[in-house]
Amino acid sequence: PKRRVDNLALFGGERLFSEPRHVNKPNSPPRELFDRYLDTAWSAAWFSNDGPLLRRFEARLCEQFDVRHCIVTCNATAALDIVLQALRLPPGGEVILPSYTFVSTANLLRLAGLKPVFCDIAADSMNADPEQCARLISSDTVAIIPTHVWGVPCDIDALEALSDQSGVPLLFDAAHAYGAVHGTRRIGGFGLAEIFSLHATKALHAFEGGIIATDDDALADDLRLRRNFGFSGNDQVDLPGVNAKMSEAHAAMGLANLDVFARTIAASRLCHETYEQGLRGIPGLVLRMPDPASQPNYHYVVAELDAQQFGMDRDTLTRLLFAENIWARRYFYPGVHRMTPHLPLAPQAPVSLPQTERACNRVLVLPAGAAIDLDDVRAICTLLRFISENAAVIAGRS
Ligand code: T4K
Repeated sequence: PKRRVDNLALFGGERLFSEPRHVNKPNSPPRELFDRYLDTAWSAAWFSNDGPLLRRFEARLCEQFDVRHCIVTCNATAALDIVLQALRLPPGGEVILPSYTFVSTANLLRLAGLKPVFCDIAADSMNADPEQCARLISSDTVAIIPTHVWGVPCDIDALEALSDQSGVPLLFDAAHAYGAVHGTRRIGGFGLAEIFSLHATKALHAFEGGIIATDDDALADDLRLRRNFGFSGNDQVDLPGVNAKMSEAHAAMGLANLDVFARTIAASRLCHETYEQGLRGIPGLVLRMPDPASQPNYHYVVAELDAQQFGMDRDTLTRLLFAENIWARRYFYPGVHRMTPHLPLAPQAPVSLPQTERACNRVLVLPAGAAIDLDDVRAICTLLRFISENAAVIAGRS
C-alpha cells in the first residue's frame, strides 16, 4: 500500500499494478464448456447462417425473457440498425433518447437520416426522465429509445404509458440489463422490442453480439430477413437487408456463458459488496447501489464523486488511477449531445441537459465484474481511501 504521497505513480512511485485493471475484464466460462459447444459446430461443419447453436441460443433466450422472438445478431448496433430499418421511419423523423448513453444509437439515427432529440436523465436513476420525454414529443416524433443505464430498469410504466398515449413506438436499449427484472417480468419483455449487447465487456457476452427481444411476429419476420441480406429463399431477396448474422463460434460462447450465468452474477455481486465495504465512509465518493428488487447483475461498479467533499475533481482522480494502471472510466463523458457528430448546428443554442452534465462530470466506473480478483478490489479501495485522506496535498501537487 501507498504510505506517502510520493509513492503515487503519478509522482514517480511504483505502479500499484504492473498490468492494467480494466472496467470489465471479460467473463470466461470454463474452456471445456465452450469447446464442447464449438465441437458440435466443428463436426457439423456449420459455422454461420442461422446455425443450430444460434437457434439453441435464441430458444433459450426466448424462454428466459418469456417473449415470442429473440433475434440474435453480430452486435447490438447492427441489431438496432435493422430494427430502425424494419420500422420504416420517415426521413427527418425525430427520435427521443437520453444523451447519457453510449454513442452508438445517436450515430445510427444520424446515418438513417433521423434526428436525435436528447432528453435529460432523472438524477436518482440516471435513466431517461419520462416527463422530459413527454415534453419533447412533437408531431415529428417517430420513436423513443431509452436505455436501462448500468442495468437499472428505466421508469418502464411511465414510458409505456407515454408510448400508448402518443402512439409513438418505444424501444429499449437493454445493452447493460441482461438478467434484470421489472416487477415480475424480465427485462426483454417491454416496449415494442428490447435490444441487448453481448459485447465481450457485458455481463452476458458472446465475444460480440446483440439480441432483439420482441413479441411482435411481423417485426420478427422482417428482422430475420434483414439480418441476412433480405433472403427469403436461395435466390429470393425480399428487401434490402444487411449482414447482421452471428456465427456459431459466437453462439457457442453465448451458450457457455448462459450456462454459468448464476455463478457470474454471484461473483459480480461479491465484487460489488467488496467495494461497498472498502469505500464506506470516504467523503464525497458515493457508490450507486443496485436495487435488489430488480435482480441486478452487479456488473458495473459506478461511483459518483463530489469534488468539494472529496477534495479533488473526478478527472484528477482518474489521472491518478490510470497512473497506477487502474483504468477507471468516466462513462458517458462528455454526453452524446456534446460529441462532434451530434453538436447542434449553429446558430441553435446548445441543448441544456443539467442532470446529464452532472452525471458526466461526476461518474467514475471502477474495474469490476465477475472476472476481477477481489484482492485487487481491496487494493483499489485502500488506494482510494489513501487518496481521499491526502486529497488536499495531492490536488495541490497535481
Ligand atoms: N448501448 C449501450 C448502452 C452500450 O453501452 C453499448 C455498448 C451499445 C449500445 C452498443 O453495443 P455493441 O454494438 O457494442 O454490442 C465499450 C464497448 O466496446 C461497448 O460495447 C460498450 N457499450 C461500451 C460501454 O464500452 P469502449 O469504447 O469503452 O471499449 P474499450 O475498448 O475502451 O473497452 C473497455 C475496457 O474493457 C477497456 O479498459 C479494455 C477492456 N477490455 C475490452 C475488451 C474488448 C478487455 O479487458 N477485454 C476485451 O476483450 O466501449
